[in-house]
Amino acid sequence: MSEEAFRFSKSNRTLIAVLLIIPMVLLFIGVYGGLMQTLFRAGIIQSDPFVGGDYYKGLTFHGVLNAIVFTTFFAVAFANALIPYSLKKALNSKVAWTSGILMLVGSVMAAIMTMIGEATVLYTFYPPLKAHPLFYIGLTLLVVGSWVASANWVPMYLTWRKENPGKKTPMAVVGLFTTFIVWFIATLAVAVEILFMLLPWSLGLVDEINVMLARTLFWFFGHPLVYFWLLPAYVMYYVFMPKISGGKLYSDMAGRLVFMMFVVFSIPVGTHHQYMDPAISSQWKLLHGIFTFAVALPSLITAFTLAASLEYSGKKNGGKGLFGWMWKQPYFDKEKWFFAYLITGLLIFIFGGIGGIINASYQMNTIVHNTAWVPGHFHLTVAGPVMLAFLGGSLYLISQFMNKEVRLKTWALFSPYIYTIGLLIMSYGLKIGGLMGMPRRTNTGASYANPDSILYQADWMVYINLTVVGGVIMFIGIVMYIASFFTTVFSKSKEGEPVVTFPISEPLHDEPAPWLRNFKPYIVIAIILIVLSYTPVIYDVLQATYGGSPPFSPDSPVPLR
Ligand code: HAS
Repeated sequence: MSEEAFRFSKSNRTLIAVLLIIPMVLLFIGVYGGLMQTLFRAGIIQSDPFVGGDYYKGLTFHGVLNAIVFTTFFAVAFANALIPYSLKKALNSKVAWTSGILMLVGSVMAAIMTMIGEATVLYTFYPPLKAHPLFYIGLTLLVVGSWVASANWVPMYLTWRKENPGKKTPMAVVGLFTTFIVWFIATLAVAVEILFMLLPWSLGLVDEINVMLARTLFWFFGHPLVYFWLLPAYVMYYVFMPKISGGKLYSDMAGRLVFMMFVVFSIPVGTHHQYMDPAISSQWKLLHGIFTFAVALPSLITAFTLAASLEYSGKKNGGKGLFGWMWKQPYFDKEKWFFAYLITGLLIFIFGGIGGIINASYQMNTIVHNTAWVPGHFHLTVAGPVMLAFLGGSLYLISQFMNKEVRLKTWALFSPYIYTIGLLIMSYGLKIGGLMGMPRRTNTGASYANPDSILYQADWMVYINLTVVGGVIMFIGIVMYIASFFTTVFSKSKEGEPVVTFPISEPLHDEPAPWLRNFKPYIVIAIILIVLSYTPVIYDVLQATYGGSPPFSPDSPVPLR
């Protein structure tokens, strides 16, 4: 699956390897935290050697390391690799290292604060749960580091544009720019939340915090965050997958349209996480609900475009009839192990996407909100397509940038299938349990999983046990992956000059229409929609709330001061 080769400087290759290896270690700790979650909730363990008996500390670890740290590092490393590769331009090492160091320092600070129990606030860090100021500063540095990284890509692109007038921007660059445009706009809100609300409150400079306003700013950031996770996976689906499967991308234009739609619709939707919150009037919730259905459209277009691309390659590989193409994909081709990470993620996303659309429907949300259904949904999205694509991408990048052959290839090939089986079992348990009322974010070891508790619900037990079975299988899949990743890292380098190649797909149809060649109109429309949808929401919140809350910790029903 090799393509045109490109040479990165040694310093940049080292940086990209560091940006992949350190979060991989943190991810493994986070994944271990995930396994502990299933065991805690089922009442199988009351304490684990790493976090002790503090369920919420473990949950914070699991969420922050997997969903925030690992994903941000991967997105930056991936963009540092693929943008210069696609534009054939060198990265400015100083900028790239400054960004990397800020991200590393920030993540380590946040991780230490969590580990010593000073930031048991879960990955949403909702007040009135309060963390140590260093936790918030750490997260800020992580975000600022990711902003600094883009100071490399924008000038690089502008130079390329000048040198290549009229040439279409490579799809990889369009997808990665979309990722970081969404990220940049979204993180402005969380920056306001942290710098002007959480940090002064946590430092004791102010006594109380407006909980509703903080939640609203968080979800302004929190929903586009999920597309910041998803979009690098989409880049891999559109740019790499058709080529790896032996075909072409069915429609170049559909891919570009999808990315532009994400610029427009990713942000004005956050209130769908707050359907059940007071203080926001129902008409604005409805508006965000309508935009939420709009943001599902690019994924539906993706489903058809990718299926058509796979149908093309499958038929080219000899597939006959209506469905024969499905059996002509390189599912178990050891040399094309990367395909396994992409196809399993896509299959999982069919279920994750359907669940998302159910959540977005107001009435159905009343049934599933704050139940285990919601983690069921997000494991089928962020822990499915996103995680699998990022794992496959990390292994591919590390082998390229360290100039190594992938080791334990059979393990690397089967890991995503095993993980997928576990994930489907676990999510099924969470979703059905959720429909029966099993709450999320509850240390059930001490409540309904305990037959002596008045909350004990025998009906749920079978589903809790399914989450344990699924969680253990997922963990086995990840251990196989980690073994392959680190054996590759510590293996001997290949002979010869290190060069980097990516499998870049050719389009089968369509030149991009002129109206899909420029981000500016889409960014303007996005800003208009954000202003229209968020001004009344913020107004409502400010009108309906007065006073604020002192800080709390999950261990204590009384305020911390
Ligand atoms: Fe979501 C809650 C709605 C997508 C993540 N979501 C969450 C939370 C997370 C999350 C983390 O409206 C919990 C937050 C918390 O802690 O409270 N979500 C949606 C909708 C979509 C959606 C409408 N979510 C995602 C993605 C995520 C993610 C992506 C992470 C990456 N979500 C919600 C709502 C809530 C929510 C409510 C609040 C719930 C509550 O009450 O708390 C859509 O974007 C989904 C569209 C997707 C599709 C699927 C397309 C299918 C594809 C695969 C095709 C397969 C092929 C293979 C081609 C329409 C592309 C064929 C090959 C063969 C061989 C057959």
